Amino acid sequence: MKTALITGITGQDGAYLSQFLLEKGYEVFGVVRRSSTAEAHDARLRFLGIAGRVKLLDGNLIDVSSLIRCLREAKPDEVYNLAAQSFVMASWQQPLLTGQVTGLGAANMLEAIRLVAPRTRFYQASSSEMFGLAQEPVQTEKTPFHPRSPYGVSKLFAHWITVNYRESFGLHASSGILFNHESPLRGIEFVTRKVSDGVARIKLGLARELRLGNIDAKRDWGHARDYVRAMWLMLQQEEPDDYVVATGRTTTIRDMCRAAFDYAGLSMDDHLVIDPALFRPAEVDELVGNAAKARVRLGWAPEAGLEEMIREMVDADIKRLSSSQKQA
Ligand code: NDP
Ligand code: GDR
Repeated sequence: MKTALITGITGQDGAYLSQFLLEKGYEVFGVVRRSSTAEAHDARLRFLGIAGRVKLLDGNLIDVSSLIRCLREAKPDEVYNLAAQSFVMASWQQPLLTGQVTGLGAANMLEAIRLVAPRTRFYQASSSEMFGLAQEPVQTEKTPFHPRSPYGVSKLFAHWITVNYRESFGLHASSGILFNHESPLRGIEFVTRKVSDGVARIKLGLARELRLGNIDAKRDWGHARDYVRAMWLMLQQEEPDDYVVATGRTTTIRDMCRAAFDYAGLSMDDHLVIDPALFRPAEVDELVGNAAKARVRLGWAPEAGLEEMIREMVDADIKRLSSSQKQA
């Protein structure tokens, strides 16, 4: 039986990855940072029905000694570094924290692995936000980076330190350059989930409007369940490497939002309000990835389409809000 250690296990990807690895027979450990509201911590793991099957260890990505302790306790074959301050908009309000967690945090984990468990395989959660002001119309592993936010800049550091530890110390360290991926477990501040939650509230008569910022931006959206499979596949390869993971299709926020309203039988134009306060200091206008390398080398391809995923998210939010209404 293999053992995995996941940082960010309480987040969207951490939950789906845990489920995927448990199904493969792994023993799964997760690093969890202390919080005064610990009871809310495993909500996503509970949603997937796996909360009792993962072992949670106290730790924090900015405390390297805690990472060393977690590595010694779990003795993992594979480490998935998913922890981050992952909300792009918040990275302008907390740029230094974002740098410490999202950027230096990866270096902390790599250094911990180098010191105590150098044979452990390592996955870094890199991001299409590193392309930012995209230098090519379709982005691949070879496209130059131009990040547009403190988040993107921090992810770029984490990406290059992963490459550097691979080249310097021979670590089995791989980096997945993942484009946006969503699900009913997506954080409520991200635009797809904000839309599915907003549409569900309007449908149930709990709200009248949905406020968004720049709806002309375009994203390449996939489903988190498909994307965690790519993470695992990267660590099963003999040689570590970097891979773009994307669907190859890009859609405006406007069209994604309209699909959600249409599905709920509502008119977007009656409810959508554009709020200038939600525009970003620097925008990533358009992203679309080419995942040919992942397809050829990993045998990976996405299964879920955008419309199907949006429907799943709207349904889940209607169900969640209806049952909390009944309880109230
Ligand atoms: P989430 O925001 O849902 O999860 C982030 C996780 O990081 C949470 O478990 C959070 O814990 C944890 N975390 C934050 N700070 C610390 C810290 N100091 N120490 C330990 N843990 C911490 O992100 P996603 O699941 O969506 O994404 C996973 C990773 O992939 C992130 O690194 C993200 O930047 C990256 N990524 C995501 C993409 C996407 O579209 N989802 C695309 C490309 C990259 P807590 O519950 O305590 O807040
Ligand atoms: P992103 O995701 O920044 O791409 O980062 P997000 O869903 O936050 O924004 C996508 C686009 O939607 C526009 N937008 C809004 N966004 C939010 N959150 N709220 C709004 O009200 C709103 N209105 C318009 C944004 O301007 C943007 O253009 C996500 C995160 O998961 C990162 O961690 C990850 O690395 C990247 O995806 C790939």
